[in-house]
Amino acid sequence: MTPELSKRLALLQSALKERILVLDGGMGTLIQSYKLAEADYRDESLAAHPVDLKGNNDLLALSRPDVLREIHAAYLEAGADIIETNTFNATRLSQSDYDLEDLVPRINLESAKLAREVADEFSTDKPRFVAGVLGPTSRTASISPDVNDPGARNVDFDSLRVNYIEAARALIDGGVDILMIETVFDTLNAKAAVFALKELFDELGFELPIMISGTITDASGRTLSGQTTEAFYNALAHAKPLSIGLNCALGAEELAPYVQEMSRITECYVSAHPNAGLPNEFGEYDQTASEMAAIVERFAKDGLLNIVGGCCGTTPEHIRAVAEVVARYPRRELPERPAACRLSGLEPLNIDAESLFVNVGERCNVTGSARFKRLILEGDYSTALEVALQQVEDGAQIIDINMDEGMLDAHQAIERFLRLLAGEPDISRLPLMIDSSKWDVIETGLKWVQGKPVVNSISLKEGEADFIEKAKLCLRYGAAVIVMAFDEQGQADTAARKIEICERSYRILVDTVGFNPADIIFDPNIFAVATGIEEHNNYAVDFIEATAWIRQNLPHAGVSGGVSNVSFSFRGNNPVREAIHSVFLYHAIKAGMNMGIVNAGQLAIYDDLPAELKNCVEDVILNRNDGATEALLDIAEKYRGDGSAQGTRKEDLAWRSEPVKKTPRIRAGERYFRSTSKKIQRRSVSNPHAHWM
Ligand code: THG
Repeated sequence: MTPELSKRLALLQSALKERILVLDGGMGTLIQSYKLAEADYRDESLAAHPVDLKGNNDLLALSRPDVLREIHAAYLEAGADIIETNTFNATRLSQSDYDLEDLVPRINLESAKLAREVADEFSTDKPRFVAGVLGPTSRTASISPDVNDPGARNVDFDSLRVNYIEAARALIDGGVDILMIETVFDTLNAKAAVFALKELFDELGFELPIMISGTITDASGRTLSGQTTEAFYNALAHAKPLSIGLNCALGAEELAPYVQEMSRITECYVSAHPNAGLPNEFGEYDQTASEMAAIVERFAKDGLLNIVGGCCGTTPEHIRAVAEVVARYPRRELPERPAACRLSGLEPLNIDAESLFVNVGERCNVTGSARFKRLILEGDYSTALEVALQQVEDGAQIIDINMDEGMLDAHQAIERFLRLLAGEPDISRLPLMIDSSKWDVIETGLKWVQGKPVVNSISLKEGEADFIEKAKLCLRYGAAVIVMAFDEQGQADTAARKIEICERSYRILVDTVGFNPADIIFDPNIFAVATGIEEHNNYAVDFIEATAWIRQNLPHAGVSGGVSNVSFSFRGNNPVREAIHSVFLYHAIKAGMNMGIVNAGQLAIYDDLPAELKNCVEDVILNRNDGATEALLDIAEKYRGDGSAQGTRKEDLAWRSEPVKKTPRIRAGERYFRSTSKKIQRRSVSNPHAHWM
């Protein structure tokens, strides 16, 4: 980084601490007023270009830099602190419409250079900054362009990433201070842009601040790709942006509730650059400068703003009026929010110290469900999606997806499934857990998730360097992680080993990688008990002990596990398995387990278990006596089957033949236990995670 740049960035930071900064206004509107002709879009090198270029505004940096200079100057004159480069479409994907892909670096470079020059000329009274614009491109990575095929896509994460690296590199070469990912209508595109920037910063050896601005397309208050404001924020917070906000599509009036929401939930600066109202029947914007300024004044008065400007239809007049009103109000103070694992699908899922136990649905797993495996192998993805939907209806709050199966191309399967799932809002409102023992399959999965998912899993199995590398990638993709208690020596079975590995993993993630501790979820290994092998008898106790230690000693980290593993020795006897799960969870949740991969439709309630069964299972789970396994085996047959003993459950697939949807046994967020819930609601006061239920 040059000394001038680092000085400007320091000025930017101090300006943001002092006041509301003003961004420029619409570029397109002003360009239109010049009534340019085809020839204006062609410099010498393009004189013979066979495609019409009129309207390819980004080209003006090469053919009519004088026009862009005038516009930048007009906005700076009006009081803008930050001007945006004219590079909204300066990516290969967008320029391919004109056969001008190869001009992308030049357009970005020239556009940045000229914005820099004009900004510097105006930096006499106050510092002026340049934001290099990275537009959304004309493609969407999480929306199908084909009404007949919801799994179709016309772009993928890696193409977007490569596009954005190329554009950003040239913008930085041209002297921008900030990179601005704007008018985001598909969060997956923006995640690719964030990934690209982090990769580029790594290569360059310095970082520039990132501004992110999403766009809400209609009165539903969602992005085009369906996310709420908070889901959008959760999915992009890993960028550690300088600011996040909203622009375009709506006028200030309509944008107000979402700016307010953004202001409430984000710990970084908040920006807004709305259109000049809603377009009239001719697609023109009528809102006057003073009308717009009056609405923006309310934002400022309410303390919602750190950066404000204009988008379509706004002119230097609008920006002047906006600058005048916001100068009278203090900037928004940055709120402090409690530590939480903030996930999202189309909607947010925040897991904090107050959260109830989080159910992760286990059934979309080719090794964990014979039915799901058959559906995927047969290519019946639409029925496979019903497996996901059923879990949502049964109360799952996250869906685990695993395609690890020898007869499958796991990459293809997870890609297809995730793309189709994205088109099912009843499912995709939930965050996803990408489950694979193969890292490259996890990576394939991460490239098709627009929300903030959980990676399942990483561990120290292959050593520290490998662990760090994968953790860094999780950060870059914006995922929380399940960390298995597994190291170079193997999988931890005793409490001491589980604790040792989890503590070591935590220190590396937090101290070396810079991971948010709330985004770490430990899995201290749930192994099968009652197997007949004596060494297995203490497995549940070891898990529970390690869980308690983790929650008390590794601040903000969560604990999860594959609950159905614990009852493997009773496969085929579902009522007994469910009783085992219920007792296991009762004790593990008390110790601080706050998430579990479970069969969401089959969670028995602890208090409803028949006393005899509960007692025997409790002996097994807590390893209370040497004959516990034998005793449970003796009574197990009695509880198998048709429901003669209470606590039995319908067969797994019974829902499919039921005419009316049954109310799921445990709903998302419902208390897991009845009578004892008060008693165990609070643990020691010193532990910030004491309220796990
Ligand atoms: N930790 C983490 N991830 C995990 C596990 C874990 N992912 C996979 C697994 N373990 C958790 N998921 C399941 C899913 C299903 C079953 C067990 C664990 C299961 N299935 C029935 C069986 O095998 O008997 C299948 C029944 C059927 O075919 O319908 O028990 O520990 N981080």
